[in-house]
Amino acid sequence: MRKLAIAAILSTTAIYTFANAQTTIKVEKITIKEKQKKEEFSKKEITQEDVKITRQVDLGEILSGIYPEVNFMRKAGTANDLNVRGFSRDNINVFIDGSEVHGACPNRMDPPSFHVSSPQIEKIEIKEGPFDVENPGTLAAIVNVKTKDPKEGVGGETGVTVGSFSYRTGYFWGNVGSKFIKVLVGASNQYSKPYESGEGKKVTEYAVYTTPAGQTAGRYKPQYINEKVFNIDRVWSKVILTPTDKVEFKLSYAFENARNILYPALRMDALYDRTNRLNADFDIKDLGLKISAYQNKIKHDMRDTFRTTSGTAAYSMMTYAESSMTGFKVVKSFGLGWMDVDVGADYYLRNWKANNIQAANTPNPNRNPGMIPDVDIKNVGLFVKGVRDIQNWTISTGLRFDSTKSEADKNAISGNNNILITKGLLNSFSKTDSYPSGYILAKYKIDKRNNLYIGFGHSVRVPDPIERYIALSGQAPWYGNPSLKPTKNNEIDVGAESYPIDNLGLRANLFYSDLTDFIYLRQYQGICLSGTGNCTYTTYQNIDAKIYGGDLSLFYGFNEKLSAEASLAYQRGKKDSGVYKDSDLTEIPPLKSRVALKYDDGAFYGLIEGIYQARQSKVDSDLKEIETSPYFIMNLKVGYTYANRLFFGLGVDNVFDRLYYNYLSYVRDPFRGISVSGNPVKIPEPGRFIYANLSYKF
Ligand SMILES: [Cu+2]
Repeated sequence: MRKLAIAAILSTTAIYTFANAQTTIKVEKITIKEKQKKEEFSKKEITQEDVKITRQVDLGEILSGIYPEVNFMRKAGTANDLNVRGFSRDNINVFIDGSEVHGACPNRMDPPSFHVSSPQIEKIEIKEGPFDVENPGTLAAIVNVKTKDPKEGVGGETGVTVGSFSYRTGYFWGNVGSKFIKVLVGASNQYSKPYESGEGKKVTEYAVYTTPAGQTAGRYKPQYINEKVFNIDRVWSKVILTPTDKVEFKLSYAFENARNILYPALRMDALYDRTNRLNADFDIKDLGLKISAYQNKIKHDMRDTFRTTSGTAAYSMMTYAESSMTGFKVVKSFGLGWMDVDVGADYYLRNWKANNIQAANTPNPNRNPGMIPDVDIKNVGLFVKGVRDIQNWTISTGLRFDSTKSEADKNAISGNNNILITKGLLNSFSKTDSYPSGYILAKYKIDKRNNLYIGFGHSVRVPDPIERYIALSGQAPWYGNPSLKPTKNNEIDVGAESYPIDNLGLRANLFYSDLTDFIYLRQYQGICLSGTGNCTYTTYQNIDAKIYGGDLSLFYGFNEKLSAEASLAYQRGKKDSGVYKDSDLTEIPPLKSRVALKYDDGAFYGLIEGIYQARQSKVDSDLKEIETSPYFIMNLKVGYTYANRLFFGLGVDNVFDRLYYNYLSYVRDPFRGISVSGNPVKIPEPGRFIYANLSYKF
């Protein structure tokens, strides 16, 4: 586990070096020399060991605890939505085993990273910037979660984590394998009661909303205030067939059933969220050929059953949504002698549909079939990328071309929702976009201890089905903008890595992203669709904007066992066009920094870390975003590994039981709860959280 101490600041190559060495930390070895060829830039990796000594609630929390430029938006006790360098939603790609996954919920109750859990994960790769042509639509970053492969022999692991507020997770996975066939199966359950904030209130108690019945009439019913806030079962399996040394066939399947997930920030909760994921990969090594196919489907049912708004009925509002992805990719790798080249083609079909009903318990329900009107996005892409070493330089470049057809089913929009069509707000249901993208990166190795890189990338992402076609009538109409153009990002990144002395490492990155046709929320007042009264409308617009910032990390090894880490990230977002009073972009995380002191002798492990997030005063007041206060929290972790098999870990997060809030996201969600003050409801982070991990490898 020693390599972990330095994982935060090392390049891919360096991590591999250490993983293979498995001896002691010798910081002078952390230089980029071999394997430079295939190296990708700005790529950070964390390994399973990193993930293990956390409370393992959620991938968003885990990653944001390690990298200051990674943040998340909170709506519930789990299922937090990732934000990388100020980019979120479809502006970043979150993949599982190279396959694209999109949540079904229109409120992003189930963001992509929700659909995988810690015991499944082998490693996570974060690649920041628009330097990915192998996948469609990587506008600003890609997070790829790789799950464990079965290995030869018999092995496995079982573990439990027990934590505050009745948090429990238990898992098992095992594999058997010969040279020819290897099989892995695993299962886990994870549940929790509502956590308490630093002021000792349960997270469910913050759900106090304005409703037509009164200013604070929307709440959890008393019997649900201390009910389970999530309960998630997962099973997964993977088979690898290796008929010859040169051929590998991999098939994996995972199923996830999340029940009764409570979202105090929203007006509804998920009764269930069920995911099926299937991946197939065929690797013919001597031909340099990789073929992969995947399919995943998510079914999501959310209602206000647990809230006072449902009264004595089963619910007053409900949305049922389904999302599916089918994808195919073929990549051929070859050497031209002077350059390593990959060429490939990929295809995906993304489907998303949702139906909604409001005021279901009244004589005149507002039925909105086709809230997401059965939208198909079909994409075909071709790409080529190459890497070449020229003396001290490594040049990497890629080019991609995509054609995307987005199509909604006009006939799916019916009932009250039809008025959005008759009033001309939704006036087109099909659009095709074709666009190139690409990048060039150059890394210069000054000497063994120092290197620099600079990169330029142009990337594009198409509007998602909601941004173009969401259809929701009622008192707060929310509709898509079918004429939205794809967002284009022209970005420059520069960075440096230095090991000035044997036990000191530094890494810095700066980025400047110039965004054309950035997809942004638009809200305005107008006469209601019914013709009487005033309504607030929400839709989307293209604006020009920029997001820029950087991160800095530092590692110092006092000796082979004791080390210190410090890191910091900051980003700003500014509007460049459109009608606005406030030029700040919404949903941009403020400055965040982390300092940690770590001890690791292979058996004993200890970590003390402090995380500071500055005040977020750069908010978009046009969208009624309000400021978030700064906070400082401290976390402690200790662990003991016995005979490389038995692991015991103990952690305390937020040691001083502070009441604090993550930076806030407000109006993104159609069903956000609105408080008495007229601002969306705020959900604080957990107070002091004590947990213990116990696991056994066999
Ligand atoms: Cu939902």
